[in-house]
Amino acid sequence: MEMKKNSAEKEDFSIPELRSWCSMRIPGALLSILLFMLMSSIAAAYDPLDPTGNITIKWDVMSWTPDGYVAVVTMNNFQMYRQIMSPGWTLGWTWAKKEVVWSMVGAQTTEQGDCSRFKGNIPHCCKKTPTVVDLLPGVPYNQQIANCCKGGVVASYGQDPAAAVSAFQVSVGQAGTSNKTVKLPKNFTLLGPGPGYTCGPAKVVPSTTFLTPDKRRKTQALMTWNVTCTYSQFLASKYPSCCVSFSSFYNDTIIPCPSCACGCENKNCVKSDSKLLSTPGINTPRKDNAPLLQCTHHMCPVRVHWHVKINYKEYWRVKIAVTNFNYRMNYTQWTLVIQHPNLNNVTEVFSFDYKPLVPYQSINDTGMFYGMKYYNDLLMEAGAYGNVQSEVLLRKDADAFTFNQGWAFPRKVYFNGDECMLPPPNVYPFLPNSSPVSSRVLLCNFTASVLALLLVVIW
Ligand SMILES: *[C@@H]1O[C@H](CO)[C@@H](O)[C@H](O)[C@H]1NC(C)=O
Ligand SMILES: *[C@@H]1O[C@H](CO)[C@@H](O)[C@H](O)[C@H]1NC(C)=O
Ligand SMILES: *[C@@H]1O[C@H](CO)[C@@H](O)[C@H](O)[C@H]1NC(C)=O
Ligand SMILES: *[C@@H]1O[C@H](CO)[C@@H](O)[C@H](O)[C@H]1NC(C)=O
Ligand SMILES: *[C@@H]1O[C@H](CO)[C@@H](O)[C@H](O)[C@H]1NC(C)=O
Ligand SMILES: *[C@@H]1O[C@H](CO)[C@@H](O)[C@H](O)[C@H]1NC(C)=O
Ligand SMILES: *[C@@H]1O[C@H](CO)[C@@H](O)[C@H](O)[C@H]1NC(C)=O
Ligand SMILES: *[C@@H]1O[C@H](CO)[C@@H](O)[C@H](O)[C@H]1NC(C)=O
Ligand SMILES: CC(=O)N[C@H]1CO[C@H](CO)[C@@H](O)[C@@H]1O
Repeated sequence: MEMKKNSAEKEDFSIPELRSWCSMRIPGALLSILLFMLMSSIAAAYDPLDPTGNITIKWDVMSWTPDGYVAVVTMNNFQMYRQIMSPGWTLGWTWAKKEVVWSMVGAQTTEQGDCSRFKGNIPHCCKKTPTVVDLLPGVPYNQQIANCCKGGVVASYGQDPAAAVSAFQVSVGQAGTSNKTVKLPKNFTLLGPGPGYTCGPAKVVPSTTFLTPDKRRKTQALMTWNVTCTYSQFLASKYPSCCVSFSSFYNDTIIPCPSCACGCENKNCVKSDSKLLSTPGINTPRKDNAPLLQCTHHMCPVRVHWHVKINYKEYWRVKIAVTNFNYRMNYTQWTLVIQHPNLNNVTEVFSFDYKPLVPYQSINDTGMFYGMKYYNDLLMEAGAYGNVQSEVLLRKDADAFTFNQGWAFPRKVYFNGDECMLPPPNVYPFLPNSSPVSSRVLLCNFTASVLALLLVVIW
């Protein structure tokens, strides 16, 4: 193995021929229809790299009480690469009738509301639309339930399925007391922590079954309902929250992030040498999560840099660096998703963890990078330590590999589940004496042609 790699890593400076591997064209009108369809699918929160990604909120009624029920509410993050970051989730809903929350374990409502009609026992919350947040870690053991009390932070499913869950228990009063009379809560809202999620209606589903701790007996919830929430980046923000820059060993030009990639209007920033930065407490995160950006021409909180570093005979090597420009954010459990045709032959990833994402069985061109636990899973606030980096060794795909036409640069990049802005398709470091035709444009045309064919088939 070691031997083989050494010989394979022998540098090879011969550069593959220009290949025109896509020459299909489609009429402009069809293109606009396709673009429109693409936009509508984006508006409907469809993420082609994680087509079934969602957060499911499940209510399991564990017991009926004299005036209502006790339920365990479990939030499962089934999104492959979008986690819920600090300061965590906020869950809201509207009661169908006059329900109240008698008590909660492992979470709390942010407001009690008007409970003046109660004498003696006062409910935890009387609001028609309660707003619930997770408790912080470190609450006494008798006030916890399994998977609670993580400050609302939930990992992505792809990174850590065991940590991609959050739960609390709620005791509901003035509610139905049987599966015939109980009314499901309505109008669920989920902030995670910013906007972006849309939740569907609650639906009664087959009751969850539980295995007793000795695994010898099954019990089941008295009733179960599910709510599914999906994310749309366009609902979350008008602008991207990250951008991508390129460089290569074969051309000195560095292609920077597009200017104002993350929007320049109404944005303040501080210079990296500003005296303001030595003010105590300047880094403290704000409740509304407002960033304190370092001044850059792109004004993004995060930049991903892709450097084509070395050409070997059978392999090539890329360096990836992620830089944080937000003085008020430590990104914990960050994720980076990259689409590039040669990710089907990743040979070795240094200092990041890597997992291929295979949303469609046949296409294997997307992968997820994330930090190694306790080593670089924390992307520190802007400044000297605000970056993480890795190198990736790829085995050349014999049929497609080329340094020409920007083929060696990624097609799509997501940081923490949000798509980053790439340089325009025809902007990349050119091979000396090559023609400026972008393979990313070609790829676009190819994808469009396939879509067009599909469309024709459907019609
Ligand atoms: C939610 O995600 C799970 C896991 O990927 C999937 O099985 C389920 O079909 C999804 N639900 C919806 C409504 O998309
Ligand atoms: C309800 O949600 C749970 C996860 O919380 C999931 O395992 C189950 O498949 C969902 N049921 C339906 C019918 O969607
Ligand atoms: C309600 O409970 C009865 C038994 O108590 C059961 O037969 C019925 O299927 C349940 N209905 C629902 C919607 O869970
Ligand atoms: C649903 O909740 C949102 C936010 O809490 C609120 O603005 C909206 O009016 C609610 N809709 C209904 C039908 O209750
Ligand atoms: C980020 O983490 C470091 C080390 O744990 C801490 O000193 C710093 O205050 C944190 N910054 C923010 C913005 O939370
Ligand atoms: C996808 O590529 C990775 C290497 O990047 C490989 O480990 C994995 O087996 C491939 N999966 C499929 C379904 O081809
Ligand atoms: C490097 O690439 C740029 C475009 O990105 C191009 O203008 C320039 O001519 C290239 N340099 C060489 C030496 O080919
Ligand atoms: C890509 O498609 C556009 C629009 O249909 C067309 O103008 C352009 O020539 C195509 N480019 C290539 C390289 O095929
Ligand atoms: C050169 C090489 O190893 N190519 C492989 C890349 O991956 C695809 C599928 O994942 C294989 O079919 C190729 O043989």
